[in-house]
Amino acid sequence: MVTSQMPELENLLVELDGAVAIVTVNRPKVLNALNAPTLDELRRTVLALRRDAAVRAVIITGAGDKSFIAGADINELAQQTPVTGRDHAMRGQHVLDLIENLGKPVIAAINGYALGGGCELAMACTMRIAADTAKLGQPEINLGLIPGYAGTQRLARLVGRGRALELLLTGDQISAQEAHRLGLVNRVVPAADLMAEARKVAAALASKAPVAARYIIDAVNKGLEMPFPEAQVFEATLFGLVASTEDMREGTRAFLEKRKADFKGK
Ligand code: CO8
Repeated sequence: MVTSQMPELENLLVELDGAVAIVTVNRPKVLNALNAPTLDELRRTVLALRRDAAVRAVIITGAGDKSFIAGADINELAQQTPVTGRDHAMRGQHVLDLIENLGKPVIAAINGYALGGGCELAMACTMRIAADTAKLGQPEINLGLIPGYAGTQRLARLVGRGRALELLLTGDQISAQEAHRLGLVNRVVPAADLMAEARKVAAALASKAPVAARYIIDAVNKGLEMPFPEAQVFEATLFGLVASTEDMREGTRAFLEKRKADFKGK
């Protein structure tokens, strides 16, 4: 049960809806900006969700109807030194890596501003669903900064070098519709329908074979960083491994018996 494994949390809410865990960043007074304690709570929560086999998909969203996450907490950034700034960036990168490689689908339900570190966090998720009222961007340049949670890397990989450079160098906020056109978000829905849509997508993903889902995420994330021939060998190896699972036998048998498969994650 997820709640019994959860760390003590001050800035996050965690709710379980069937096999879907919903994590809400809960600092609405500062538009859910990520300070160091919140980032650490996210790290511990993500690790707990990774361990919990009952959780098969995760939604990350922000409290209130105005903001997903308005970035790293600028109060902390204003105080940083070269040493603390580097440490902070590396801690953030580590937490986003954990999200990206959780081994289960993670959906960013973008309910408002996803700026700076908030946009970077959304990009580390497996899928992004945005409210039609959401605004996305990397405004760090307006603060004399650059992204530090790997936004320069993930944005270029998601939308291409030219579009990424434009967004990073202008610091402009873009609409959800524009983000969709660029491929930065997977879909846009009316704000009132956002959580219902995110739950629906998450529940559908949670019903799929968990080991196959984990290997797909691994094959795409790790494979994209490898030379193509090596990535193919990696994929073939995971394909071979998944053939050893009970879920592979159940999935193929269910197809032949013309019934819905019941995947156990084994
Ligand atoms: N950090 C701290 N406080 C914030 C942040 C933030 N990122 N964003 C908003 N707030 C606070 C505001 O200061 C304000 O507080 P108060 O009520 O005490 O004045 C409250 O939230 C409400 O915000 P606004 O009054 O500004 O609300 P508006 O509707 O007028 O504007 C905006 C909303 C446009 C989202 C505006 O708040 C804004 O521009 N926020 C900052 C967005 C931004 O620049 N984000 C990027 C931050 S840099 C970053 O994320 C780098 C990540 C990598 C770091 C690497 C480690 C070193």
